[in-house]
Amino acid sequence: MEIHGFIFDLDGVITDTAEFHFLGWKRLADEEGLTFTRQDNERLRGLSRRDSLMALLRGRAYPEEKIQEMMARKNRYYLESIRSITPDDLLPGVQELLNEICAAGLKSALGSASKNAREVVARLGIGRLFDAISDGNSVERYKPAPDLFIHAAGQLHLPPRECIVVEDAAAGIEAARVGGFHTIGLGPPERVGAADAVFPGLAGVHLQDVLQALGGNGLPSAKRISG
Ligand code: B16
Ligand code: MG
Repeated sequence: MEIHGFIFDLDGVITDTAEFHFLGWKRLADEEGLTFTRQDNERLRGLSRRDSLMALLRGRAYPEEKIQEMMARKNRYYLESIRSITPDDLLPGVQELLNEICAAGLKSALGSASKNAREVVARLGIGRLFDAISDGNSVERYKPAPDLFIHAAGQLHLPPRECIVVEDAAAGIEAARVGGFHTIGLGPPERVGAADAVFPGLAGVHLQDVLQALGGNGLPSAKRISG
């Protein structure tokens, strides 16, 4: 196994913006007289803004103009919430793992379906730790299509087989697998069990743990291939 890069999902991996997405969709649903629960929100994990709205509308037909207006309204609510994000909102273990990847001479990219990913990364103060950012503005087909991760790997100048994708959503794991990437799933096996290896989260997870979980030889090998 030759690994030269990592591609990280944002929401649910680097920080937990799922609650802000939930509050935005919930406010919109209430205004429109639609039912929307936290459980419904779980099913939107990793899906694009439009796919999320379509799930929330449950097959009801709306004119395109109204769809655009609802997406813009939800995004206004979301943008209001993410103003409160600070470096304290990094999920446990993220900073440490990114530092280890950097120190080992491996590359890192962000692969997020969110069109607001750059703003969130800037507020978290971790922009300098990524060699590339691919987000909801980078591709036309979203997860579970592999396009976003392929775009990120392209920016790193690496083939998918040399990259590990770290994801918290079933749609993201599927996208990475279809694209030919190694996959680390974060969360319950019912959700991310299709990944090559699963961790509850990144707290206490070191680069060596990730490489070993994927059947590699651990950190010394990573250093050798990267040098
Ligand atoms: P936006 P990820 C995804 O981020 C979220 O998980 C998903 O809930 C959201 O709908 C999607 O981004 C689009 O976000 O409305 O900001 O463009 O998990 O791919 O980092
Ligand atoms: Mg996610």
